[in-house]
Amino acid sequence: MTLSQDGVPVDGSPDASHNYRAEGAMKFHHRLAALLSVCCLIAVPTARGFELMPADDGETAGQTLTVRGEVVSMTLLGGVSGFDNRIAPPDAAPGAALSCRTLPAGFTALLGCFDARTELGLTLATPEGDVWTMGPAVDNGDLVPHARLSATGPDTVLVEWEDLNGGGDADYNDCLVELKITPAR
Ligand SMILES: [Ca+2]
Repeated sequence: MTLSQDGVPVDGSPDASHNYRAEGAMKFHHRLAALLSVCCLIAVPTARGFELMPADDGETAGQTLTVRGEVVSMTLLGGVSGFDNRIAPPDAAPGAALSCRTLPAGFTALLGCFDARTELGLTLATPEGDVWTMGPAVDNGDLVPHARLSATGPDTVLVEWEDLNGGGDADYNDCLVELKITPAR
């Protein structure tokens, strides 16, 4: 991928498409930043600490992540998919999701401040119209887990996505993001 001096990809899709995606990403970022600021003002101290629960079948994908009293941000790490997948929290506004392929690796967005215990349910939308949810297989229409989660540090969780219907090649490297989870203040 060729990047401009400010790190924006310049090959692939037309410039207009890039601008659209960049604007959508910034709107997404600003909306979540506003949410974060409001949320943290009313945060009530609670027992904290994210929980990463294994999948019911013990496989390496389909884990569940819950947070409580914590702030979560998401950093794109890239991926090798031929799809321009878009990743977002379930309640993100239409068109405000982040592109795994056209945004530069390292792009970070705030997902929010979660006071109450919350199961994080990121989604991955493919250009083919599939929308996969982080969590157990039963949450997806094809009954396949599409995200593999692993704690990579005391406050970081790596999320590796498989974008193909039915599990495809099961390489779980089509879109990679890192979640940073820190106590709300
Ligand atoms: Ca794949």
